[in-house]
Amino acid sequence: MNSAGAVTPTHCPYCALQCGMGLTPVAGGGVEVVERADFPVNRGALCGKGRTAPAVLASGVRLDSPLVREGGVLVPASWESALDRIAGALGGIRTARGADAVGVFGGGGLTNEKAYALGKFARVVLGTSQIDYNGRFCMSSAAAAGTRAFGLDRGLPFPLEDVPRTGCLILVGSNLAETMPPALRYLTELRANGGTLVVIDPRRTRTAEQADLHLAPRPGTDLALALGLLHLVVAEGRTDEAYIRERTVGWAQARAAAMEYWPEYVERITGVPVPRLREAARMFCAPEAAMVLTARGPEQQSKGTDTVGAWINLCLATGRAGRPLSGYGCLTGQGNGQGGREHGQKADQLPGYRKLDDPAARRHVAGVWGVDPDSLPGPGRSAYELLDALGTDLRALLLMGSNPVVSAPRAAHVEERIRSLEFLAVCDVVLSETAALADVVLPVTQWAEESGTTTSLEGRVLLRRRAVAPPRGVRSDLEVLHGLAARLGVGKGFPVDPEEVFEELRRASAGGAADYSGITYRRLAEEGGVFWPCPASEAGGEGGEGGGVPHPGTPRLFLDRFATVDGRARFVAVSHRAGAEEPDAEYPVLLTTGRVVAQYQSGAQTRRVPELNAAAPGPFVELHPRLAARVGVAEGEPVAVVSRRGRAVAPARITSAIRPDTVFMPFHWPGEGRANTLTNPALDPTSGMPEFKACAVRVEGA
Ligand SMILES: Nc1nc2c(c(=O)[nH]1)N[C@H]1C(S)=C(S)[C@@H](COP(=O)(O)OP(=O)(O)OC[C@H]3O[C@@H](n4cnc5c(=O)[nH]c(N)nc54)[C@H](O)[C@@H]3O)O[C@H]1N2
Ligand SMILES: Nc1nc2c(c(=O)[nH]1)N[C@H]1C(S)=C(S)[C@@H](COP(=O)(O)OP(=O)(O)OC[C@H]3O[C@@H](n4cnc5c(=O)[nH]c(N)nc54)[C@H](O)[C@@H]3O)O[C@H]1N2
Ligand code: SF4
Ligand SMILES: [Mo]
Repeated sequence: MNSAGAVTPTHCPYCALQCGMGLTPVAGGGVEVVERADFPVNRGALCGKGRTAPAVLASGVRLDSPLVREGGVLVPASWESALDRIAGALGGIRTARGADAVGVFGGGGLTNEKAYALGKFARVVLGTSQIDYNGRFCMSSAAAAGTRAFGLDRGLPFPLEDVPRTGCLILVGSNLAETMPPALRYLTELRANGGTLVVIDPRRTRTAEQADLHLAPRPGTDLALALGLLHLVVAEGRTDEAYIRERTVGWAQARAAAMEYWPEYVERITGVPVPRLREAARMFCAPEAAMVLTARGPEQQSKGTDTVGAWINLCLATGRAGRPLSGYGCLTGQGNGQGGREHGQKADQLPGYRKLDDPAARRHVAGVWGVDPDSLPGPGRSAYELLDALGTDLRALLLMGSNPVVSAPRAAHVEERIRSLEFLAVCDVVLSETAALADVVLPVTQWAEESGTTTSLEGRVLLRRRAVAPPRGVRSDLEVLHGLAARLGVGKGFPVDPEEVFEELRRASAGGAADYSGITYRRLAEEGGVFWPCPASEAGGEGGEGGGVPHPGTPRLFLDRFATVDGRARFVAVSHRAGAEEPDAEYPVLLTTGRVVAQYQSGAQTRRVPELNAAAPGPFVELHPRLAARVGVAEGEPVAVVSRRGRAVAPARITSAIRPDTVFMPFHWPGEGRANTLTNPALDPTSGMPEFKACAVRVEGA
């Protein structure tokens, strides 16, 4: 910790850009955010959320005592009694109904140490297979497609600093200008350097306004769009045959599948005019190097994995992957969205991005944990399936780092499932809508009050440092797991010091795809960040003290070979399919959902910050003037959006920046304007991703 006036260098608590920031103590307690120009990704720039993050540290806003439900209401309790109650309930239900009656739900905002400890807690202490996390709702489709094609999923296989130096960037369903504002500079610099920007979004967003070319497809049709571009690339002879021969397999089948997507056919599916398709294909092929980056637009679909696969096919066919300044990448979303998917809180996974059903992986990790490999449970359910099972065979849930009452698809149903649980325990920093339903709520420390590592969307492992002491009455998530493990009979293996957990994570990840074994807190502090994979030197240790030369980390992947057995990337033959719910006479409009700049996710944190609420006070329904006229609604008037799952009401925001056949709602608010009351939990068969980005609705006056 710092003496008064000193600046603690750290990173933002919110999104995956993990902007560098400094924290200084202020008189009377607390901290304030100062710019920190030395971190290259944001060079001091922060969005409003990052700047105001200390507001959530204030007492009155955050929780400062455990709460337990007595006679139907949550009342303050001691830590000992709260932990006893959780351990008693989880242990009791496990004894009565078996380990799989107890579930665990984590979050991509948790540090690597927390995500690791939570996964270990589920498998070793509870012995349950029933663990998953909110990252399933985030980048799971891109992760599945990346693994399928490249043998490895790291969101960006290159640093963001490469973006301005490529020749053309196709940005698919990312509203970077609102979701990662400091990264907008990479797009401005790209264009200043003579590169071109194509943005694909059903809305003309602030990001799309930066583009040389904006394509506005119907929501849920990106797969056809990508196939159409691949068709044009083939038809115009722009494929890279030598690259295809040397670095890929499966082209013949993928090519044959794409050849069915004639431009006119693609126009009919997507609504994007043929000349615009041609322009996009030419822009992409003209320069030496080009990139495709996707975000939640094309990914949060019941065909998200195949959709991303189709964009990867386009990159492979043109020789734009695993080459300098070229490639496919996914813009991961949450603060630790990348690390959170690597260290074992996912249903099918062990630390180091290992597979839970791989015998060698089980042996290695069980060895580090000091348990019998056969004692580790198998893979469990994906996030929505897990939430949907609450109150049936799953009787109790421990939740850390998510607010599904607001953020899960078909949220009214999920809320009802949560209410039907025998027992719910929630660890949070605030009384979120989900925490308010719990039997026990534990108040935990926040980013400025604890140390830990995150892995940014670039795959850069970063150290967040403690800058201020937490209030009395608050404990860290690691202390919670330590206390529960001890009460459930596991007295060792759950240290409360984050660095100690990281040391174990290093060993558990060694030899895995996401190998952190060469990374230490000391290196992170000195170097400001290290890209994985970063194996330990042969002498062991990070290198330095073990004798060998430390591994420098891996900013750029795949330049020599892909991470597949034979080193070649895999084309996957994919075809377009309709959304799980297409518009019909009763529900003639498509609803898509997403974000606004001033609120974060379920809003649990940012809705408690006055400055952010002033900028984005509540939900709205964005619709085209033609649709507004048909419905008979004027700007600012309440409008009802009705789907097969329910009805939501919010003020109309009328703009010609959206397609007339589509309405948009941000999902940051609970209550009558909750967008997720409407959304469809149709899941991608490979990734388990729900269809947040397209469902059929009816729009009417409220
Ligand atoms: N302000 C703010 N920033 C955030 C977050 C936040 O909640 N608030 N969350 C963080 C997290 S976890 C994430 S995952 C990222 C998400 O970052 P983004 O992916 O940029 O965010 P979204 O707004 O969900 O979706 C992006 C765009 O997809 C478009 N879209 C909708 N349907 C379709 C479609 O069918 N096809 C295409 N091509 N586009 C479509 C929407 O119109 C929207 O403009 O943001 C991170 N940053
Ligand atoms: N309709 C629609 N729904 C969506 C999306 C969409 O685009 N459209 N996007 C989806 C996406 S991409 C995502 S990532 C999810 C996110 O949605 P959620 O999973 O609900 O994410 P958050 O709102 O960030 O919730 C995090 C919770 O954990 C708490 N918290 C923060 N840090 C910590 C910590 O260190 N420890 C503990 N114990 N708690 C902490 C916060 O206060 C908050 O209550 O929403 C998904 N839902
Ligand atoms: S862009 Fe993301 S990481 Fe940067 S300040 Fe804003 S929320 Fe924080
Ligand atoms: Mo996300």
